[in-house]
Amino acid sequence: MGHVSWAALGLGSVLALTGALSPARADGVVKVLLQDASSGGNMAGMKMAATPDSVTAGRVTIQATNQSQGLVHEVIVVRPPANGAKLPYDDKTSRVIEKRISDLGEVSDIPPGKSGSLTLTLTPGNYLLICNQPGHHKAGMWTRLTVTR
Ligand SMILES: [Cu+2]
Repeated sequence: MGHVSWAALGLGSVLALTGALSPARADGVVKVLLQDASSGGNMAGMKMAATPDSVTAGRVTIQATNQSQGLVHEVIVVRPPANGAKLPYDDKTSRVIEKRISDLGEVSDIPPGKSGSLTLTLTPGNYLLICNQPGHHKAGMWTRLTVTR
């Protein structure tokens, strides 16, 4: 048993040292608020706000909070189409066509008053955060996220 304890201790020291020597870059955290008219204040439509709206490349955690009192919202991380094109949209369902977009991950279907999170590894570039509940994207429930080097 004594040998096992020493072995465990030695391994722990090696791991601690490795951690100290690896490049120290903190994970980015982006807080996303999802709001609509039921959220209070003078909100008229629907809104998504990301703070900060720019993070360094690497691991990025999206912490989404649905501040609505009655509606389900969500956050989908999307690469914008090339050449400034609009996201493909289906007028019948009032939704962005998810199978035709570059969907990198999502915190889907967040109930009113609840939160959810997602961690992604993002490369430098421009991203969109959208809510794709029916009608929400068109109502303005999206925002931009910039990832820098
Ligand atoms: Cu929404």
